[in-house]
Amino acid sequence: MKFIDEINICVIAGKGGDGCISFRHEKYIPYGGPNGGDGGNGGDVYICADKNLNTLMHLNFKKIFQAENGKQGKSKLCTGKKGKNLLIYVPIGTIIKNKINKKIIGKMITDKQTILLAKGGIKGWGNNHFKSSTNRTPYKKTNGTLGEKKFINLELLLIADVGLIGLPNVGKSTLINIITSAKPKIDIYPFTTIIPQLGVVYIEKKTFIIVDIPGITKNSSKGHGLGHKFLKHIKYCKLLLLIIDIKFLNKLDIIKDIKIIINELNLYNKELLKKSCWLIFNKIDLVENKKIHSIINNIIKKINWEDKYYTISCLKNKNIKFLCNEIINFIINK
Ligand SMILES: Nc1nc2c(ncn2[C@@H]2O[C@H](COP(=O)(O)OP(=O)(O)OP(=O)(O)O)[C@@H](O)[C@H]2O)c(=O)[nH]1
Ligand SMILES: [Mg+2]
Repeated sequence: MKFIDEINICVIAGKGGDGCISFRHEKYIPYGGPNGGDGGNGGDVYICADKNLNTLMHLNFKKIFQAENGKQGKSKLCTGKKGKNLLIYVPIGTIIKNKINKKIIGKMITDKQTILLAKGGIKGWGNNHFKSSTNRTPYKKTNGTLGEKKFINLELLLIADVGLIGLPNVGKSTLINIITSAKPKIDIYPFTTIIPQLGVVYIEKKTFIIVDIPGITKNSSKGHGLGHKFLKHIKYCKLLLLIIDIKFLNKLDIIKDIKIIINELNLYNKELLKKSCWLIFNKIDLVENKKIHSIINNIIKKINWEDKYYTISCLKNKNIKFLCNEIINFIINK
């Protein structure tokens, strides 16, 4: 599936319907007064948040979104029908900007939140409006005005409580697979995951949302691998889990990997590491080593790690429940 998280569209509200020029023609009243009705207002364009969406892909095939025009007024004082409003649905987390002046129009925070993007044109008046004591046969009406037209930039930032970050192949997708119903592909080759994956963890009526970010590598900032582009999706996360492969407990290799991740996060945005950030050492099933905890402790001291850290095995489901409970407690108290 293609993951579209930024898109430009043009929205055009409906034109107001024109007023009508008409006169009453009734039996015995050959020259009746004016009875031209007003037009209908043009339809508005709104944008609306839908919790069931998590990409902007459905908007990618169409560039112009146009609401219906108001109908023209008719004789016998019939008002034209109002143009139908158009609703554009986007995921929660979408930021809406005016493409021309770059100003933020709004942010989609809650389900069904609705924002007006373009106001429909105003209806024109029928000639009935223009009758007066001096002009009983007005041949005058007004036309409906054009609807607003705007160029809009939509950018999606996924909203998750927890972000999974790590080098390729460390087990990020395996973790999200076992704790949520999301089923991203898992494989032994790097960059198996190429788009962010959202999942929901349920534990005893408590929930949190977690996002699996495609692997980052040394020099992601320079465009290596999949680059940095998906890191924007951890902007709203309350907690980052840095997943580390324990690499058969090779201390130097582990420290090198941790430094790569931290460096890449810093190069992307220094603010990210001000968030709570836990080190998660995965694949402990691969080592039969009683010294595992002392070695990890040693690493933690060496790199001056101040936040929490855990050891897990996604494959053998070891310490996973404990980790999820820790996350839930953290999120609830945040
Ligand atoms: N032995 C062992 N293997 C694991 C563990 N967790 C994951 N793996 C294996 O590691 C490989 C990579 O797992 P993924 O979950 O695809 O890794 P990823 O971090 O999502 O990788 P990318 O999507 O490429 O960034 C797979 O072969 C998994 O079966 C673990 O706890 N122990
Ligand atoms: Mg993956």
